[in-house]
Amino acid sequence: MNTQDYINREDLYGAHNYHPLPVVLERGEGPFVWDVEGKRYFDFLSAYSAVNQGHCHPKIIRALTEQATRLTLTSRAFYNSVLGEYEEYVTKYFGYDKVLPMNSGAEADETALKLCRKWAYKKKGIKENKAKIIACEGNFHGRTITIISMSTDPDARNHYGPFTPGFIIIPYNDTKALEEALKDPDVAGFLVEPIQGEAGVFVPDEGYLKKSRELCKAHNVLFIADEVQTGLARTGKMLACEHENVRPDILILGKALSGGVMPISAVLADDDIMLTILPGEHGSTFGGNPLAAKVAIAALEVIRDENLCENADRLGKIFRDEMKSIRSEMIELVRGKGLLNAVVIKPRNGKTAWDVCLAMKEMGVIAKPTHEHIIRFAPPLVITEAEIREAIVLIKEAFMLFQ
Ligand code: IF1
Repeated sequence: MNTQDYINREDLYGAHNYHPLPVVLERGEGPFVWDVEGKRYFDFLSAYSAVNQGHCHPKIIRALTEQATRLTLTSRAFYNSVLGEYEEYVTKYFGYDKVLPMNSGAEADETALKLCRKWAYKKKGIKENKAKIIACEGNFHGRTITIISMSTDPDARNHYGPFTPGFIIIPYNDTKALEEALKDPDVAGFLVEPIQGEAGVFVPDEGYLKKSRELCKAHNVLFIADEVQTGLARTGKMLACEHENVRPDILILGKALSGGVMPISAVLADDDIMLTILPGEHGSTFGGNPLAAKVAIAALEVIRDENLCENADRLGKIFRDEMKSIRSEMIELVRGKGLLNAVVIKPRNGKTAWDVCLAMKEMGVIAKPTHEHIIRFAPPLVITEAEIREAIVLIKEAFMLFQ
């Protein structure tokens, strides 16, 4: 079977809810992936930042395979011997009293919303069914009905209504709008991405997170950070909120919490908030399974042991400087933090971000356009300086094809 055969088969039997780049991958190692024809690529998507630790990291795969031969799933109807070890590890790692383990990022976001509402009724004293949560225009928190109820993206919402009520949508990066919205006494929480990923790696003004956090505190409203994409060293700090010394009341993690091995997500909060949910009031069959527990510990250890924050910070600066130095009519703007970056493309002679991505693929670098005119560049954080410089040469060559 060649590349086209694989593509045709997916097309025939799989739902058409994605439009992938025409490359069929079969193997990965560190920052590299190989396609079914044997061609090697630099992976500049990292599965949307789930593979921060690099593909098939040996330490994570060892944790996975060792635990897989012992015990994989018990459900939470029984205790298992490693969940507690993980809960202690992850809460101490991030400095929270408690963790609630889930699987996908969307589930963790849903959990955070439920937790916020619970807190609103049991602690803040908002009248039953009146709690509101503020979210931002351009947000991306996942694909469930409640989460898309907060979305302002027509592709995410159209023909999926009716939607879940209880949300107030304000512009992102606008503390005045937040201050205004917070005047409503029924507001329980403010859910925000420290950098908006899906919106095209939109970095807010410096001070936005800090000011927002202070406003929430002043109004007894929970500051809820969705660090599913920005967390775990991606932006050059363990959490993107750390860039402004902000500690969220509720912290949402996913993606790289497993190093890309399986879906593992988590919600962290202190007792005052987390213990408002009682036994039987929330859960998941797979959440907190022993396999995930061992994998997540290994994934977090790798981030620390291999100094991925420092690497992302240092190589991110090099990457943005190099992108800005490209003299191409098609590059409108370069932005990002750490190794979460985007290049805004100005279409030229009918050529778009998609065409640039196809050209980069030919050169040996794979990345994906978002919103038609933006290319996200987010390699695994284990990439070395020599490797990223090699990739930059290939990216430049791709842009030169459009001169
Ligand atoms: C898809 C984007 C990235 C997320 C934040 C929660 C979730 C995500 C901040 C949900 C997921 C994804 C999912 C992926 C595309 C993708 C994405 F382009 F849409 F914005 F990463 F850049 N919070 N992000 O970014 O996590 O339930 O998927 O585990 O195809 O939907 P999930």
